[in-house]
Amino acid sequence: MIDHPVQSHRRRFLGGLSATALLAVLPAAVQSAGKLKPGADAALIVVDVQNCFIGGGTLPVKGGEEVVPVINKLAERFENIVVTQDWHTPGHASFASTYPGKKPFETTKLSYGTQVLWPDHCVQGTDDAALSKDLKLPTAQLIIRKGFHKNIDSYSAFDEADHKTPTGLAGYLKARRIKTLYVTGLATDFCVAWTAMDGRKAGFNVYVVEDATRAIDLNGSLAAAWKSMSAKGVKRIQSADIA
Ligand code: VGL
Ligand code: ZN
Repeated sequence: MIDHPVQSHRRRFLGGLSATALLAVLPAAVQSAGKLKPGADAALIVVDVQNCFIGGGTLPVKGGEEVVPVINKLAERFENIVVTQDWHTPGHASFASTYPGKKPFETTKLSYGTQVLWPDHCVQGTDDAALSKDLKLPTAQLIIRKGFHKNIDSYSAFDEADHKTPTGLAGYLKARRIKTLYVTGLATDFCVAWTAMDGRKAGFNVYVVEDATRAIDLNGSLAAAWKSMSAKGVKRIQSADIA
């Protein structure tokens, strides 16, 4: 069959363009086809993007600051944004310094199970516990603090580490008719993973936006976290998957 002259001309024209140039000439509707479009029932959850977890902080996550521009850009696409803050008392049960002879990154047994012991970090009211000044989320609606009970840690923004003390976040989201969560922030293998998995347990659809997270990766904890998240139905996506 002989191509219509106009069609064949167009085919050659598009075929000669790089992917980037092609994106520039295609209408927005075509570019966003097949992408996720967060609606009124979706929320961006920004976990612990605090000074403590970025360079110069007390528990820096490698590349932690790199999530900030990705999250700032994502935020433009969300009607609903919730921010979390790790917010510990001095002498907190998760601090190695609380136990004579214990060093950071060792573990201990607490009433609710094994606890990783961390350097003192994110102490309430300190500059270390403040949100990164580069985080620009003017439309965020809730900042939820966690880990403020001296004897209980809380990686998850939903339930504290005793698995029985709720933070109230599930009730808030449900009252606001939110159904889908896009989880970002620090650290992938601790607070992001626990928040995502508890989000599933509470009945939400949950995506983790991988390039909007960075990990601590302690003894293989990152691979283990992705495996556990996947088993619980958490979906792993990239920020480019969101329209
Ligand atoms: C976190 C370790 C201790 C986190 C918080 O935000 O992932 N990790 N506290
Ligand atoms: Zn903590």
